[in-house]
Amino acid sequence: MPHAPRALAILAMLAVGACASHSAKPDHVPAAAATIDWATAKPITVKLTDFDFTPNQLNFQAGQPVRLILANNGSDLHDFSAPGFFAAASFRQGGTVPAAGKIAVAQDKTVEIDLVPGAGQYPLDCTEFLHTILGMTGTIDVTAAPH
Ligand SMILES: [Cu+2]
Repeated sequence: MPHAPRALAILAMLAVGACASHSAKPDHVPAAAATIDWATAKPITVKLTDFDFTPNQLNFQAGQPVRLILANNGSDLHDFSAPGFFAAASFRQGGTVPAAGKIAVAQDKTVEIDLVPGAGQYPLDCTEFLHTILGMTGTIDVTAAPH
């Protein structure tokens, strides 16, 4: 196969060229995020009340898309504060993204967040004044993806 080395060299040049033009795109999206099938996102509803998260133990699998549905059934503003959990997650483009590691939910409102969690164990709480002391805390457990 006398032509093989030359063919490989051309292929290599093409690959480099494709890479360069790809990364130059201003709207570049990482391949992993672009290929997430959000239709498969598992819906999980968490109720925020005075002063509990229900459930207050959340279990996810890393890499598995989740639709987190936060429903405030309490009598005042509550938030779902989990900075470590959100920092390790990737979010759906154009969807809700937490600011400062938390999502505030007004009374009688529901907020949905589509995300892919990263492995780890994370504390959850509500940062409204005294709510944590009153018991508004929880834990988020994200197990590593099976191999
Ligand atoms: Cu609260």
